[in-house]
Amino acid sequence: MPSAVGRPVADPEPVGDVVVAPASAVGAAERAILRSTGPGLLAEALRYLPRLVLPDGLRAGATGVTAERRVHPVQIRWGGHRLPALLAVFPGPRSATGEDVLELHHPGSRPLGRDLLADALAAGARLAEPGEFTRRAFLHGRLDLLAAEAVGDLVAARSAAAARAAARLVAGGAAGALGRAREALLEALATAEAGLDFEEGDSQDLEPGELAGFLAAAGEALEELRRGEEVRPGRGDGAFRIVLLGPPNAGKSTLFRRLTGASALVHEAPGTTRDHREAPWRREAAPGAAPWVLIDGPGLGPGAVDARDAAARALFAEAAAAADLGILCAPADSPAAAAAVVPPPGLPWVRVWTRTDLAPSPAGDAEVALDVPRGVGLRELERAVAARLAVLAEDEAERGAARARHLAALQEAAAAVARARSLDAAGGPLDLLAEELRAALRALQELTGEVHPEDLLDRVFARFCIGK
Ligand SMILES: Nc1nc2c(ncn2[C@@H]2O[C@H](COP(=O)(O)OP(=O)(O)OP(=O)(O)O)[C@@H](O)[C@H]2O)c(=O)[nH]1
Ligand SMILES: [Mg+2]
Repeated sequence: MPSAVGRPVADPEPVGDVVVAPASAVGAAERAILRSTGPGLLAEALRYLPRLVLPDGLRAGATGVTAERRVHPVQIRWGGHRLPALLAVFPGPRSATGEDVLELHHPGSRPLGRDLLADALAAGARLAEPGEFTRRAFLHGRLDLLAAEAVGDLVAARSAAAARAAARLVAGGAAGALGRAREALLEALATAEAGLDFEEGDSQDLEPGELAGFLAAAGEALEELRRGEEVRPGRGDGAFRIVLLGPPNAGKSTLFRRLTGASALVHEAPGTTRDHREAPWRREAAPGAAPWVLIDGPGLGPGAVDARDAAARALFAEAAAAADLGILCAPADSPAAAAAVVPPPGLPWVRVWTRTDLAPSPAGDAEVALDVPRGVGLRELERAVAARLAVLAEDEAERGAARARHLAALQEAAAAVARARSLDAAGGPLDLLAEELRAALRALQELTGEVHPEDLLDRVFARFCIGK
């Protein structure tokens, strides 16, 4: 078999050291995760996690833990206390990264997380680069590049549909069709090369159409892969969807009316809005820019809506989760109500103070102070939203680039298969036919990252968050 279609030579990148990173999102949470990976990590576990108190039977040697794939209850010595935690042990090579992996699931406290991380760094671990865990998984053959990219998509996905599409690829959803395409091409190549080996005299010429079955199977599998790329959802109509979030009576509907010109009930009684409505945000024409759709809905937080409105609230939650950005409206005259509102997980948001004519906006991290009746702060709000959306659009462009890479490789493979089919049908020269088959196989290897231009991996993994 020519080397062009075999497994690639081992990647020259060094993947030797121990890296560590918080694997849970920044912010308040009940639990947080510190994740580390590296060859030989289990034998040195206590050097990197010196605060751990291990149960009987988990300790191995002076600094290590036993190499059994399990989750153990442990304790963390911190501030004169012993805190309960869980230590998940994944010995390499049967781990996510292909190396030893440890996950410490600890109480979600930022100071504690900082100290645990600082211990590991002081012991010589390195803070993981964005995507480094996934990159190691790829380099150790635990994931192909399609699946590795999809890990990034899955983490970034904010709509259920986008998450499902990414999850299919993470689970190796493209692997079936890829395997069939590759198998058919290798069979065809093997047959063609058997003919080539008999160069003199008794050359075994192929009959016209002898490879037709293999080539048709390869073509079908490639078509299936191409369709899979097409159904991965992007932002359907190109509009950005922006949802107003906040406690009842925060002035959301007042802001909605002002920004869209659409009608909405406004009343001093909390709980006025019960359904949700949307309308385009009327802003200064920005030529070529994607339209913005604003969504108003019921107030959130404790006691916001009674049980009758549960259905409306569920619908709104769905709309909010599918939005691109939230505007969290915090009434300056009752900041405690705003603090109780938690935006949907994963939704980026901008916080604004509303009703600032009634009370000065409390010092805090809100970007904009609004007094809607007097038109104060509306420009600033639009600017803040535009800035956040620009970052999102950049993100999306990168995902678009990944799709373009996949489609280009698939098209190259399909074109080579089409040329091979016409050569086969005409009983054309075997060496040319074999060359086309190799070209198709090479294109597939580019797709899965088995052969890759140097900078491709940097580009793919750079957009990950740290800890993935
Ligand atoms: N003084 C003042 N009152 C405001 C301002 N914004 C809204 N209000 C008033 O606050 C009350 C509630 O406003 P809405 O816009 O209905 O509030 P909402 O957030 O949509 O409330 P729900 O639909 O109940 O969740 C109304 O009486 C508004 O007139 C403001 O900037 N200043
Ligand atoms: Mg309202």
